[in-house]
Formats: sequence, C-alpha cells, structure tokens
Amino acid sequence: MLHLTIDGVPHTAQAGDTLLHVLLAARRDIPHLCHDDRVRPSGGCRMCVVEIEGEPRPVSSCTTIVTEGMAVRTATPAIEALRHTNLSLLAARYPAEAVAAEPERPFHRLLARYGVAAGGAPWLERYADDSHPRLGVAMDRCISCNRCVRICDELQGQFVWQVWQRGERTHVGSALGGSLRDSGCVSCGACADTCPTGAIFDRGGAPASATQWTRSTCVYCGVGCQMDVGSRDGKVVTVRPAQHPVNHGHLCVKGRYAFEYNHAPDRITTPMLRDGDGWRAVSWDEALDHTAAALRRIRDQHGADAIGVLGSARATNEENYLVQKFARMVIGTNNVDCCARVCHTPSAKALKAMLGTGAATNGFDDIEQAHCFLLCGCNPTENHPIVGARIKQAVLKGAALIVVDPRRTELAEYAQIHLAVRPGANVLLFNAMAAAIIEEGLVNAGFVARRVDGLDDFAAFLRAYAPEAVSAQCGVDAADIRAAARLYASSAPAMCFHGLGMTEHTQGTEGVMALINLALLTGNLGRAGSGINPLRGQNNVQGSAQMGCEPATLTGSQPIAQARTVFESIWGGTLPTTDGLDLMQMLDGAAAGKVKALWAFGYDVYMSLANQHASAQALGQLDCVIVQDLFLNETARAFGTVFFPAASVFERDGTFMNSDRRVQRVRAAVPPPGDARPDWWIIQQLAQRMGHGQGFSFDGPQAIWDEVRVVWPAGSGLSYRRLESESLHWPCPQRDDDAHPGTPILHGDSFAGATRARLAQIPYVATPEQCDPDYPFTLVTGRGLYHFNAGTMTYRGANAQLEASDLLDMAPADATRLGLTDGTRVRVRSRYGEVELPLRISPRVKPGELFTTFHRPDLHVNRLTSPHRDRLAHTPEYKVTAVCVTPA
Ligand SMILES: Nc1nc2c(c(=O)[nH]1)N[C@H]1C(S)=C(S)[C@@H](COP(=O)(O)OP(=O)(O)OC[C@H]3O[C@@H](n4cnc5c(=O)[nH]c(N)nc54)[C@H](O)[C@@H]3O)O[C@H]1N2
Ligand SMILES: Nc1nc2c(c(=O)[nH]1)N[C@H]1C(S)=C(S)[C@@H](COP(=O)(O)OP(=O)(O)OC[C@H]3O[C@@H](n4cnc5c(=O)[nH]c(N)nc54)[C@H](O)[C@@H]3O)O[C@H]1N2
Ligand code: SF4
Ligand code: SF4
Ligand SMILES: [Mo]
Repeated sequence: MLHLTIDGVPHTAQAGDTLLHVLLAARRDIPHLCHDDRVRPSGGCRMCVVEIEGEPRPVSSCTTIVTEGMAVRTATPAIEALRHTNLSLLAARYPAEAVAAEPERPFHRLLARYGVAAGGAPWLERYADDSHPRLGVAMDRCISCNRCVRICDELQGQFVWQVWQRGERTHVGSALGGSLRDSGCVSCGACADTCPTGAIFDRGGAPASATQWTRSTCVYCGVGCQMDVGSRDGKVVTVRPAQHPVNHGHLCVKGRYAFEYNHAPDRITTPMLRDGDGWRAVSWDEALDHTAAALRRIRDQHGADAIGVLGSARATNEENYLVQKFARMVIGTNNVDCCARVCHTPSAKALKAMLGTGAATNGFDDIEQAHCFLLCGCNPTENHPIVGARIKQAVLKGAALIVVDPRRTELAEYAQIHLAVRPGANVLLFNAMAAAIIEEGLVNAGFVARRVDGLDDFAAFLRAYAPEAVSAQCGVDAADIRAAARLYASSAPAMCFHGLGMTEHTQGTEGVMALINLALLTGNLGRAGSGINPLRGQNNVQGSAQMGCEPATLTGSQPIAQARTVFESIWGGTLPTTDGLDLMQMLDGAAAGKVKALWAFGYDVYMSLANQHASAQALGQLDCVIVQDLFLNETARAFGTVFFPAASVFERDGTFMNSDRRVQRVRAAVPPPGDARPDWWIIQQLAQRMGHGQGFSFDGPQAIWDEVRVVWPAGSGLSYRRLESESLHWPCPQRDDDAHPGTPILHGDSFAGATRARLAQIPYVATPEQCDPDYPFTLVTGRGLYHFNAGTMTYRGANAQLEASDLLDMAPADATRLGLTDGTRVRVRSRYGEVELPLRISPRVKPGELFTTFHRPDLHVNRLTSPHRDRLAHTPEYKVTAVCVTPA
C-alpha cells in the first residue's frame, strides 16, 4: 500500500498503479484523450497532465506510476491552461461541423468543457473510406491519439492501422495502404469503440442514439461475452462491449453488430398453423389448443415414445429445464435431446468417462497463464473470436502454440508447429504423440504416480502407434509429431482447446479420449493454464444439455437411474421408465414410422443435420412438427405443421451457461414484437393445456431457476442475487454463508468421484467414408467468421455484405489441375447429393482436401454430408465427405 496526497487530501494506492487510475478512482475528473484501459498507456495527448511536487515539469498521469509520498496537484491554473493549449492545438484544424453534429463524442465534450472552438483548414488531405459495411472512416477527425492503432494491435491482434509520416503530416491509415475492406480487418469494432472523435465510427448507429442500456450476454457463441445493449423506442440500436473477465471490453463482429435480425421485417410475430402449402395466422388459444390436442392424440394412439422434444442451445437454461421437464412429466417420454448431439456430446462423453465431469476443465481466465497452447480441430479466431484474440495475444507475448488442423487457419500462421493432420486421423495422431511422450521419457512421473492408472498397459498398447508407423496415415511427418509431443510435454502449464474437428467424426468421442490421455500423461490437469477445454458452440449449448435435454440424464447431468427418486419427489410425479431416443435415433424412428411428432424450438434441424435427403425422408413422415423460432426456418418451411413465434434473447430474461461453465444473466432490453412470446411462456402454456398446471406455473425465469437450484446441487449457490454482481463457475453449491467462490478449475487434487483416472486405449478405426476415383476429394465442412450456423440471424443484416455466400475452398494446385479459376461456380457432388457454389482458391487447404461453410439456407450444404455417425455419441460425421468437383 502506498500513500500520496491528491490536491492536499491523503489517498492510498497499490504498488504498480498508474497515477491516472488512482486519480480517476479518487473521482478527479481528469481529462484524457489517448487513454483506454484496454491498451498500454502512451502519454501522447498530454491532457491528463498534473503537477507533482519536486518534478520540474507537469507529467502525464497515465504513464506515471505512483510512488510513496507523491504529492499531486490536478487542476492548478497552470495545468488547466496547459490543457487548454493542448486542446486548442488539436482543435485548430478540426471540422467544426463534426462537433456540432455529435456533441457527445468524448473529444467534442472536452472542447465544450474548455471552451475551445474547432475549425480551420485541415492539416492535409485526410482519407475517408466507405468500403466497409460496418465501419466508417473519416480521418479529417483524427487527432492522432493512436487508440485505434493500439487497440487493433493489443486487444484484437489484427494490426490493421499504422501511423504514417511524421510531424505535421502524421496521420493514421491502413497499414497495407488500401481500403479497410482489404486490410485484414475482422470487423470487431474495437477501433470505433475506442475512437474519441468519430474518425472511425459504427455505420449502423452511434452509441449516443440509445436512450436505455441493458447489460446482457451475447446471443451467438459459447464464449459468453458480456455486452451493453443500447435501445431506443423499443428497438436495439447499438451494442457495446462490457468490461468483464470473459471478454475484457471486447466483442466480435457478431456480438457487436449482428443484431439487425431482431427487427427484420420477416420476423414471425403471430402463431400459425399449416394450411395446405401455406400457413394460417391464428390466436395463441387456437395454436396451443390445436397442438395440445394433436400431441394428446398421438400419445393415445402410439404411446408417449412416439413424441420427441428438442431443447435449444439458443434458449435460456430456464427454458431448457422446462422443456425436458415437459417431455418427461407432461408427455411421459425420455425422448429429449438438443443440438449438443451434433456438436460436443462426444467431448462431454469422453470427459465424463475419463475425468468424471463432462465439461471444460479450466476457465478462459487461464489463457494468460498458459505457457503453451494445443489447439485441436478448432478455429477460434473465427468461431470463438474473443478467445481467439486472447490466445493470439498470449502467443505474441511468448506462449508456445501447436495447431492441429488439416487447414492452415489464422492461428496456424502463429504456431511453432502446425500439424496439418489428414481429416479423420486424430486418434492416430494423438496416440502417436502419447507414444512419443512415453518413449522419450517426457511423462510427468509424479502426477501419474499420484493420479493416473494404466500406464504400463497403455505403453504396450501404443507400440503399434509410434510416430514413424502412423505418419503416412496421419499425413504428418513423424519428426513433427515428435516435436509437438515434446513441446506440449515440456511447456507446463499447457492448455488444450478443441473443437468440432475432433468431435464430428465416426471416432469423435474416441478422438477426445485420445487427447485426454496426453493431459493425463503430462499432468496438464487441475492447475491454472492447463486442461482439456472444448470450445462449446452456441450461447447456451452447454446449458441445454446440462439442464437435462439429453435422453439419459436429468438436470445437472445426473443419470436418471441415480436421480429418479429425488426428481420424482420434487416434481411430484413419475418419471418415464423407457430409455429415451437421442436426436439421431428420433430421426431414425421417424423414418421407420415409430416417431410421429417432433417439437424443435430454436433449432433448425432440417438445415443443420447431415445428409439432407435422409433428414427429409424422416421429417416428411411426421404427423406433427412444431417449430418455435423467430423466423420461418428451413424446418418450418418444409415440414412445419405448427409455428410458435418466440421472443428473442434481446426480449426476455434468464441465464446462459458459457463454454467455461459460467452461468450468466440475460436481460430483456426491448419488448417482443406482436404476439411473439418467451420460450418459457410457450412451454408452460402448452403444459397447462395438456392438464399439467401444477409444476408449470412459474411466474418467470427466476422462479424456474430457483427450482433448478433445488434439483441440481452443484448449481444451488448460483442465485440470481449473486449472478447480479459475480461471475461464477459451477460447481457452486449453496453454503450457509451463501459465498461459495465457484470452481473455475476442475480436478484440482482429485477427479469427480474418484482420486485416480485411467489412460484409455483407443484403437483407430477408419471411417467408412473414403475417397475413390469417382469421389477423389475429402470435403471438410465448418464455419466462417461472419455467419452463424443456420444463417437465420446473420444473413438478415450487413454481415451478408461481408461474406455473401458459402464458398468452396480449393488448393491452388488442384484448381490449376482442374482448370478452375477463382469465383467459378462449381458443382460439388457426393454419394448423397450435390450443391453448386462459388469456388475460392485458397492456400489454407491442402491438395486433395476442400472446405466449405454451411450457412446459406438456399445452398443447404448438408445435401452433401454422409449418414455416418460417431460410434459412441451418434454425432454426424460433418468433417469428412468424399466428393468430386466439376464446373457448374
Ligand atoms: N462465426 C461463427 N462462430 C461460431 C459458429 C458459427 O457458425 N459461426 N458456430 C458455433 C458452433 S455451434 C460451434 S459448435 C463452434 C464450432 O467451432 P469450431 O470447432 O472451431 O468449428 P469448425 O469450423 O466446424 O471446425 C473447426 C476446425 O476443425 C478442423 N478439422 C476438420 N477435420 C479435422 C480433423 O480430422 N482433425 C483436426 N484436428 N481438425 C479437423 C477444420 O479444418 C476446422 O478448422 O463454433 C461456434 N461459433
Ligand atoms: N455441414 C455441417 N453441418 C453442421 C455443422 C457442421 O460443422 N457442418 N455443425 C453442426 C453444429 S455444431 C450445430 S450446433 C448445428 C447448429 O444448427 P442450429 O442449431 O439449427 O443453428 P442455429 O443457427 O444456431 O439456430 C437455430 C435456430 O434458432 C433460432 N433462434 C435463435 N434465437 C432463438 C430464441 O431465442 N428462441 C427460439 N425459439 N429460437 C431462436 C434461429 O432463428 C435458428 O432458426 O449445425 C450443425 N450442422
Ligand atoms: S474493426 Fe477491429 S480488426 Fe478492424 S481495424 Fe478496427 S480494431 Fe482492427
Ligand atoms: S466471441 Fe462469441 S460471445 Fe463473444 S461477441 Fe463474438 S459471438 Fe458473441
Ligand atoms: Mo455447435
């Protein structure tokens, strides 16, 4: 603790604090222009100057570290005069009309505060750039505070801006010299967010246009960034990043900008019933009564197990809890699942089987503590961009990076080692890394002795998997496999993140198990900066499964057999006794005529499931398909018989669970349009009309959540009251003092339910989906930065301008060989279907391999994907399809 005086008044500070921080904390209104907490101080604008006793000249408080006994004066006449002079210099050639038009910009407010008028001819011809649909550039307003340069470098890591020239001619411009569109910019908006003048600005709406602000959680990916939603007249007009442990005042292009869908003209705002080829708008009473009668009829005729219910990774924990309770208590079936099935169920299954808890072991807070990252089959700079940016910054500061991905992703360019594994060969590769770790004596012997079983048998099993033996099948040099094994094993703490390149294979669960072996061998578990961390998909996919939208587990991942009595007593009824079907089995059941009804809320099943032809055959057999969504998605369009219009996340309250097990609040910022209603309201109404008023009469999300806390002991400490001000990871059980700190790191000194874990012997079994002369290419499908999954939301806004279509990425050598040029429309054909789309020649993919995204509903890329599934979790093999390519 240090002591200082501020304008004669004693204060204290922590060692290492900057003087500006201390002054602002002491509520001194120190003017500043070049300072932003998110970047390193530069001391450039000289507005935060103060006098320090004993110093000959005023100093910039943002670059001064407080020392013991400092005596500071903040607003002497001399200091105020100096600030006035500095401001006048900046204003001398500044456009006065900008000040008049936007008086609320920080620089403009300072001009008003010091009575300085802007005006005069500009210093030099400054460029304006309207190439970017999200960001505008008007550099006649640039005051050279360089906040944009620093935030793009230090927070995002894109290095788009550069200071050009010196002295009077100093100005900021794109580092590559071209337009912003061609600059490598990823449209995160950080530069516009920090700019104090509006020289870089949001084209979609300035923060000042908002009259109300609401703290909430991003609606897109599982990172769970916190944001402030600005609204006006019942509409979302802007979104700004919040300072929070997950996102550190940063958002990506989707969270920050892609909210237009909320007010899209084709939002469905009335309930509808199928009427021939079209739809008939009806009242809620009619829609609910019709649906209740249809479900009752099907249950009476075919039994409860003829009905399937899907929770939603886009909806809240409260809603997912309610819908699985609905399936089990109202319908009487365990046929309940969610889209975790097609995504990270293999991760959850593998983690649960080997470590006891089916969730990420560590939190994002650890990223800055890891000495090494092992990224396997994930592409965080596009798909979890805030995590991607944090990893990139950690690597720029010296952490080691290994990327395992067939494609040269953006982060692969920063990696010491990029293992461009052949798609589908993960098990071989990780077995080979384990073999190398053992053979080269890199096992963490202490950790293994204390906590791991089965090393000797495992070592014997791995003899067939030496790097040299499997290198050809992996498509990676044995020396590189060994180098990666050495780097990972010798850089503790080493943190692993993985994605769908691991799970969406016939060996998905097994691939993750083979990866967990590496963490067990090297002791990279249970400590900060280590662990096995699946990067979960949507905003609440972790929560929808955790709440019980899984056939075999109830809320809190509790197996039905184990938890039956507790749930029956709390729910006041009998749980179904038949085994439930998972999503894929429901589809099989529909195709076989056994499943007759499906309720999918917040899930475009038809668009997103693999092997469109088979999905169509199955869905087409159903008597009743209830779709509950914001839009007439592809499932509704082709197969829906009932449509319930849902309120969006901006329009309701509740909680989400992010990728690193945090439970976070979602808050209504605007009212729902027309007759759209929150998902929880719709579920309760339907339950009531089916005679289950009891158990479905909550007066809102908080009451539902309080019941979740009763049935799920590991979440019982997560009250709405605590979530208001704390960011907590489960397990967080209720304690008498109501202060359990949450559990950011799992498996500290034991594994859930056991002290020791066992190494898993995973033999490699190749997928039946193989290339041959007719289908010579391996197609990998995945995602891109600008669009989200089914495309329903991001295509309804300017992100459509940033990426207009799914594209087929092909290696330059293959394109040359086939005589195809960039932009050509090509026909891609698999054994299951075909799609036409534009070609992009890309050095990111290897010869013989192709990549495309699946975001555009009209292209419906899942026409191509195969019927093969993960042997253990049934996840479709989205990552490997044999195809051929011809000009369209
Ligand atoms: N912008 C954006 N962000 C998203 C989404 C989105 O649609 N758009 N969707 C969200 C959802 S639902 C999810 S689940 C996550 C998914 O996030 P990711 O897991 O990052 O997604 P993918 O792009 O499907 O696949 C990741 C990588 O796996 C690689 N890969 C393919 N086959 C193999 C293999 O055999 N081995 C290895 N090691 N790698 C392989 C691919 O080349 C690809 O780079 O993203 C979430 N975030
Ligand atoms: N080829 C290929 N296909 C894939 C994948 C792949 O890698 N390759 N990945 C798979 C993966 S990992 C996933 S998770 C799936 C994702 O597939 P989906 O879950 O179908 O996709 P999303 O776009 O996330 O959202 C589904 C729907 O939720 C709606 N929605 C949004 N918010 C709300 C809300 O608050 N309430 C309600 N009721 N509805 C809402 C949206 O309008 C949208 O129609 O796709 C899978 N499909
Ligand atoms: S939007 Fe983000 S990536 Fe683009 S220039 Fe600004 S800070 Fe850099
Ligand atoms: S990283 Fe994910 S949670 Fe964060 S703003 Fe982007 S989409 Fe939203
Ligand atoms: Mo996903």
